Amino acid sequence: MVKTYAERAEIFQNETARKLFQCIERKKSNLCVAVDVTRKTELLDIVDKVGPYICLLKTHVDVIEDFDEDLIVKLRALSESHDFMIFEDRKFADIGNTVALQYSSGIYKISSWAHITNAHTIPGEGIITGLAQIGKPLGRGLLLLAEMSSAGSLATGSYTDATVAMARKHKDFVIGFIAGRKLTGDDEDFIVMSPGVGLDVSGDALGQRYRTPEDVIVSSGSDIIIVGRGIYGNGRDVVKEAKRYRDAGWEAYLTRLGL
Ligand code: 5FU
Repeated sequence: MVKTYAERAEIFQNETARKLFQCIERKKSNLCVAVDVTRKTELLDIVDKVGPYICLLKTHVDVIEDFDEDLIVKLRALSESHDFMIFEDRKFADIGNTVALQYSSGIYKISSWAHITNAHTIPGEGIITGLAQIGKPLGRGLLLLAEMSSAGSLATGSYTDATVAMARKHKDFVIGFIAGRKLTGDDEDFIVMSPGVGLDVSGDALGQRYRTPEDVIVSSGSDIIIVGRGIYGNGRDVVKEAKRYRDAGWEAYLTRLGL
């Protein structure tokens, strides 16, 4: 039988994973919004509008042109007031020693504010142990990129399988995957977050491919939909679209539960 988010919240060893599932259940939202804009004020404005409807905000902090410490202070305040968590989509991809520095240091100090980040597995297991050195003492969670939504992605087949095997060895820190579908059985618990979700178009000009929330959650067993331009792109009504995707994601979840 398919477990509810609330039931699954109890299973995780990792504190961030537990809190995320509790937040999803509390807000009845499995929507993560990806806000890829380049100005601080625009980012904060969108986040303030979508905040009530999301469980998770996904950032690419390195695209912000006027980044400063104040942005992090304000994002953290919005995460508290609107009750959502923050996922920096950094896609680390280097040796353990380097990623530990990239995660903790530099301009962005990602580990100090992002509850969740992610990593490619191409360098091997050292990338997980390197990031864990920094993230575990802070109670952070890591997602592994097991698949990608873009056309022609090489993250398939045995690469995806090896990524799942790596995750199983680090369940206290690795909380799940970026993937288009559920990758493990119901007896073990990993969160699957799926990017490339849209209701109106099937792709963009640069290889992105979109699927509907229903396809991703009901047919493929994913847990969280990640939606970007479908919500904030092209002069859209951000609040209206956030509600629309939140509702579509939640209905798909109820369908999956058989309710
Ligand atoms: F890992 C991935 C992936 O496989 N596909 C993605 O699209 C990450 N993404 C991110 O999700 C990407 O970097 C964007 O930040 C976001 C999708 O944005 P969109 O505007 O909904 O296409």
